[in-house]
Amino acid sequence: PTEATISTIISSYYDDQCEFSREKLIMGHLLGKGAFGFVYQAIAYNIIPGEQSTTVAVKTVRDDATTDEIENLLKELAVMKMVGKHPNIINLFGCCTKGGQVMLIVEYAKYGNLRDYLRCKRPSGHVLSGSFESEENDDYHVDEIIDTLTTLDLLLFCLQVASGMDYLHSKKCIHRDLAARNVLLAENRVCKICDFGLARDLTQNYYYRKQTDGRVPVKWMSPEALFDRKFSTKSDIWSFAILAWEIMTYGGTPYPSVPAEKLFDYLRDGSRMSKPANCPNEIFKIIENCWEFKENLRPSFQQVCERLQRYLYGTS
Ligand code: ACK
Repeated sequence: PTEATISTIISSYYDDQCEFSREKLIMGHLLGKGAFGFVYQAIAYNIIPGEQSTTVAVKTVRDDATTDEIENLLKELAVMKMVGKHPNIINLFGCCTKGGQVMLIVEYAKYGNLRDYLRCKRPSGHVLSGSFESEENDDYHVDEIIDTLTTLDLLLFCLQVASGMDYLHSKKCIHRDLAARNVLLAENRVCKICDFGLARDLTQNYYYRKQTDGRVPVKWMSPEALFDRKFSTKSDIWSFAILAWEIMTYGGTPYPSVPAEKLFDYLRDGSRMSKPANCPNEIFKIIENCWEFKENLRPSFQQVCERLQRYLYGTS
């Protein structure tokens, strides 16, 4: 892309309110590679009133990024601004669009993604439900397990994710890729949904592509998303059912014995994953309700929050 094209695109997204001075940002190490770019840890000076320095995460594109990739990052920025703030989503602090690479400055989640966290906090000897491949546990050694999580902790994770999703839906934002890998854990074990502003590659390729750990995103997709590419609040609720199942199994892999191409028939025939050993019956009923084949039978996130709160606190 020419400099001129890029600067035209950037200026169409420019917003002085949100711009942060590059000199007040000290870049740190690479946290990871996302689907479209890089995420770095950084220190930002005076980004929050009353706090001199703040650890942040910075999202940016590759040096040789295409115009589309730059525009996608700017669209993500626009969605994050539109959505606003909530404790259970990754919040935007600011951005750098002028005088260099486009950068999004967001909250830093010190414990990384929820799936990996759950796996290393899994109690030793935890009995996993039928659909879990045993060799997966090999990466974690007993001495790495410092403190384990209780069922109550797991239920609080489910409630926090449902609250964040209820908020996103109230702002007309559909996630399309809700999974434990897309929930980050910040200080005090606060769950924060990430990548909700990401422009999705809705071609079959992305969803059928195996990830490095062998997972295929189709396993989080509702039948209508899988078959008709129909994404809605109801397909997000379906993904939440799979995510809640991941949480209750301390990061288990959904349907390990079902090949991606067989999944639609498997679900249409009414087959679903079994109840995780430690999952209370009332909670599994909520999960089952969220993976109803018919979209209109699935609850809203508001209803899921109420049901979880009623179970946890006896009130909603
Ligand atoms: O799964 P991870 O350890 O957590 O690897 C990915 C990677 O960057 C690419 O997305 C990590 N990451 C993304 N956003 C943040 C953030 N706000 N705070 C901490 N880590 C992040 C993510």
